[in-house]
Amino acid sequence: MFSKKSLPISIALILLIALSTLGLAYGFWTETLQINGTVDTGDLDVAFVDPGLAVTEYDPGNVGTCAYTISSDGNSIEVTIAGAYPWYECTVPVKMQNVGSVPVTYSGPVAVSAPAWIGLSPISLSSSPLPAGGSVAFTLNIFVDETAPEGYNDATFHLEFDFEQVH
Ligand SMILES: [Ca+2]
Repeated sequence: MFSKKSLPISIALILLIALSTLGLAYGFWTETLQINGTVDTGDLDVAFVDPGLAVTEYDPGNVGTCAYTISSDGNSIEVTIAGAYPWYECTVPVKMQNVGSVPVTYSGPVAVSAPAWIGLSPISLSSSPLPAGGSVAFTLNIFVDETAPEGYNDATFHLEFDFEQVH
């Protein structure tokens, strides 16, 4: 049975259980605080843009032609050289711009391929961060050396540059 000391507590407990079974309860006020958020992401987008400079040639025979076009998405440049011969040289102005919203670092050219008789130089790019809207310009020198074969069609060369977000 209940001891004398615990008797009032036991009665209170029994009353509480009885009240709650009758559907009565002690009410108390509550409030909840919330944090909500939205996140929009930017974009990493770099592109070749018009450098505002003309192609120059070393063309003593005055028979070579050199031109380039930038693709509509700005992701590639197509250089077309015709009528080249040993010592012919074309210099293409290049401008790469960060047209996205995320600062990038760049490196390159990371991949270069060309026949042995086509020289590509000089290209020196620093790897300092390129902020949104920032650009880097250089000239690509395409040189045809004395081992060039005669009557060759569609010799191709290729260069790649890598960009990655600042992190
Ligand atoms: Ca792009």
